[in-house]
Amino acid sequence: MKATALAHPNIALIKYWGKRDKLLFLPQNGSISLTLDGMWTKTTIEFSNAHKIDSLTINNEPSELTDHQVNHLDKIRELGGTTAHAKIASETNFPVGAGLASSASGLAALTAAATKALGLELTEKELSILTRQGSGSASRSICEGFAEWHRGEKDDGTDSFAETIAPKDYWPGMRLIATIVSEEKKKISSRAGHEQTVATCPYYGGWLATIKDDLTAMRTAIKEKDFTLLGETAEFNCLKMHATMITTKPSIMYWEPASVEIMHAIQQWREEGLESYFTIDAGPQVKVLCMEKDVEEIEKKLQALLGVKRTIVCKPGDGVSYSEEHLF
Ligand code: 2P0
Repeated sequence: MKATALAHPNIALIKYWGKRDKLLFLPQNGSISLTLDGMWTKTTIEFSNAHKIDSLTINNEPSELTDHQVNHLDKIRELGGTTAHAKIASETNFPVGAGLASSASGLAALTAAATKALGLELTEKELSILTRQGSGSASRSICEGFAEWHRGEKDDGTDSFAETIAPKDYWPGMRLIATIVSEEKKKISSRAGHEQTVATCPYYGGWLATIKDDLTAMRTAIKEKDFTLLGETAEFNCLKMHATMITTKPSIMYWEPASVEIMHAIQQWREEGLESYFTIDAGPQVKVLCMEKDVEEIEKKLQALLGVKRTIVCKPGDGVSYSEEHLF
């Protein structure tokens, strides 16, 4: 009853922001992402009647399981026909809770390991649907390369899942440089941010009205390997999402001064002919999209900026995978 799974974070090129059903984690809009190989979460889980409680360690430090995580485990236990408690150990090579999609790789690895430990044989679609109920963006980390999470129409969520639309080797020159400007946990969780935005942002309808065109443009950019279209569409979509976050009551501002410094720099470098684009999630870190040929120059320039603590270069990555090398 023990299994280990590995998953990577994903960066949304077209963002998921806002739920239409917060119990089933059904999104207001579809999204498209790139799974990243440079960062990972590895999780081992063991269900056993010998465990008196559910327990979790992250990077060897004891961590409280949230009520939501326990509910998610209960759902998986029910599917697997057990009531046994779980011992969970998780390792990650990047800051947790700082806007680097740690919940995506974390919940994807946890759901995959838990279902495997209980002998459940799920298709990728079924695993994505189950993972979605742990964390929305995690549904996309099941998939490799470029993934699309379909909004779906049904109230029961059976048509709201992510699937790979282009595998990781499809566009090998694509790179993402994650710049770390702060390792602190963010002040407002994405979960609270989703809810506050839908409830109070006067521009939220405008966000939703432009999603269909953004999804179409992004699918075209990927199909035609058109980096300029991909970058322009991703950067504008990110700015639209942050515009809705900033204009909630109270305002949610995930950017730090260093985030803004990097955004300005990237737009300036672009004017000078060095092509890259930024995208930012629910946190201060800026993710820079560029092509392999420009990585060295852009990384050097980023590292020279005062607010950049460190950079992580990522390629398109694998979907969820399993390992026999358990953490305990
Ligand atoms: C995304 N983000 O598409 C967007 C962009 C952050 C900004 O999905 O409540 O951690 O677990 O579904 O998935 C972050 O929200 O929220 C997120 P839940 P999640 O990646």
